Amino acid sequence: MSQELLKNVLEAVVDGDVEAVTEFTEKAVAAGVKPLEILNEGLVKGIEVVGERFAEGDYFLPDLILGAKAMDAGISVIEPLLTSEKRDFLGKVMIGTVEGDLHDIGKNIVIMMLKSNGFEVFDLGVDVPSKVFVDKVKELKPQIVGISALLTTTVNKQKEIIELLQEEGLRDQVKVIIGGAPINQAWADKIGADGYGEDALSAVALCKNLLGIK
Ligand code: B12
Repeated sequence: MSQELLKNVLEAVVDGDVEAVTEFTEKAVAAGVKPLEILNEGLVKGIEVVGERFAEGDYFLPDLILGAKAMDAGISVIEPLLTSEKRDFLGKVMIGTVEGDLHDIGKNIVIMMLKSNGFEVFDLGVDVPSKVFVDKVKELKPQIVGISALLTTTVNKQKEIIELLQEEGLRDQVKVIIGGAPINQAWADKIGADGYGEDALSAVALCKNLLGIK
């Protein structure tokens, strides 16, 4: 039953069908499927298929947009369930998507998971100029800054932000973590980031680790 519902959620994202995603996500919740399982096994797998089809030339930009909308609809159903529990305050994180990049589904999932684990999170949004990252570090004084980039053409902005933080003498005051589909540990090492998170759960583990929280 739950496998069938997860498959329905996945297929509804692939079809870009907002109503069906909402309906099947709600049904899965009602059937007792864990929100995280709905997220990872239904919604995220669905948007991955959309990405594959786009890369293969079977889907076009409007299909990507519909897939993203469908994904958002499913996330709105499970978000209250993930973030409602009150937790101890663990730390302050600021996160944004680099300039030239409009992808925010993954960033938003990271934010949702960080919040649900007790982090206070400031969301800078998408298409954020490198200088704004730096200015906001000065203003908000987060312990950790997260930088998301989804395009091979925008990942260099992560490097630029780290360099700017260095130039402004702020690099020692904040931990920098990076993520996004094209990112890996080798890139994090190369640009001098403090860590790389493959997904939202590893982002939470990474933040805890960097702040010395067990
Ligand atoms: C949905 C989507 C869109 C939507 C985005 C909507 C939105 N609000 O985000 C729209 C339609 C706007 C879009 C536009 C474009 N897209 Co697009 N898109 C995608 C798609 C299908 C899914 C991305 C996604 O949401 N994945 C699901 C989430 C959960 O995964 P994620 O983002 O990787 O995030 C996870 C981890 O990476 C990590 N993470 C993410 N950020 C961070 C940050 C930190 C700090 C940490 C620790 C971890 C972390 O945790 C997240 C949760 O698990 C991908 C395909 C793919 N496989 O990535 C293409 C993809 C990224 N897009 C692509 C392209 C080419 C484009 C366009 C250029 C298309 C065009 N011709 O216009 C434009 C660019 C617009 C722009 N300037 O940004 C290419 C990029 C290719 C490349 N080599 O760079 C991809 C890979 C598709 C493909 N296979 O060709 N896209």
